Amino acid sequence: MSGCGSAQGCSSCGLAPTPFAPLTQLGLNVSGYAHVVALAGNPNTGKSTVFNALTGLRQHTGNWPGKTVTRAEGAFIHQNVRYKLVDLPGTYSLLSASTDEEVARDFILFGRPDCVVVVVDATNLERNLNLVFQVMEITNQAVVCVNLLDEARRKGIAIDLPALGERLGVPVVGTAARRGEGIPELIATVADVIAGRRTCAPRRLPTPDKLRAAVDEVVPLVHSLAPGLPNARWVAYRLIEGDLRIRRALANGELAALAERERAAVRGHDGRTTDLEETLAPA
Ligand SMILES: Nc1nc2c(ncn2[C@@H]2O[C@H](COP(=O)(O)OP(=O)(O)O)[C@@H](O)[C@H]2O)c(=O)[nH]1
Ligand SMILES: [Mg+2]
Repeated sequence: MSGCGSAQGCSSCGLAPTPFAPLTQLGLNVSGYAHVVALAGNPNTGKSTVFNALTGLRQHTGNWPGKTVTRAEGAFIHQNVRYKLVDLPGTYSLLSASTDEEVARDFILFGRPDCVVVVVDATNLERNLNLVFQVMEITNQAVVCVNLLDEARRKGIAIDLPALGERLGVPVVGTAARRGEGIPELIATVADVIAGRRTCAPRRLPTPDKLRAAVDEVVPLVHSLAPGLPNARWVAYRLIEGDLRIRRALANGELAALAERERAAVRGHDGRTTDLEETLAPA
């Protein structure tokens, strides 16, 4: 299925109207994409609504938990560049044990998308920032989408988006996705981050020297058990924290297999040309 990009919607391609130029919704046609963008966020922040606005698909949206049990994929073209968009299950954290959270965590950690958009609820910013910080621990390539701005306005909540971006060190874009507001700015920002026209310098908590030394010691052990595992430092932190699931998964080879699976999934059947091979090489 390939979208025609019609602003009125199209009976032959079956996709929803393209709400704005210069986006072409491609629906399920993810072939030949150049970049992978992931949508992460707490449940009910509007991830699937953003996904639908960009791809023209009709992922289920609604006010009930567990609806995106696996990741959904779609595609779009922006300024002649093809993007694959992955709608991840809602997650409050990347550390806990639920299946939804594992799907999101594994994809961000090991699938290594070119950009992670963290969709947050403008009416509940503080709670949502927990996940933003966790994602920014894993990747520099993050954009924060402050969604539900219309709801926030209705409740008299004003958010200083530039100041938030300044504090976080990554671009922040405000949206009211259900009505398409801010979506052109969001995708332009994602494109800029991926192309290196905007650089991200995520704010991270300083690591105490002792902890850094311990992590430096553990990283080679992680690499010896799971050669080529991306984000070995993140795994080392979890081991030092005493995360038993991670420890087991590393010992029994599950983690290595997982990274391989995610890498294959990101490359897809269409053989995206990437430099992932290089970035997966052991440090
Ligand atoms: N008022 C308003 N509602 C929204 C907006 N974005 C999403 N919603 C609604 O919020 C609910 C959850 O959205 P959904 O996309 O399913 O969230 P997800 O769980 O993060 O995928 C749905 O009822 C959407 O229609 C928005 O910008 N404004
Ligand atoms: Mg959803």
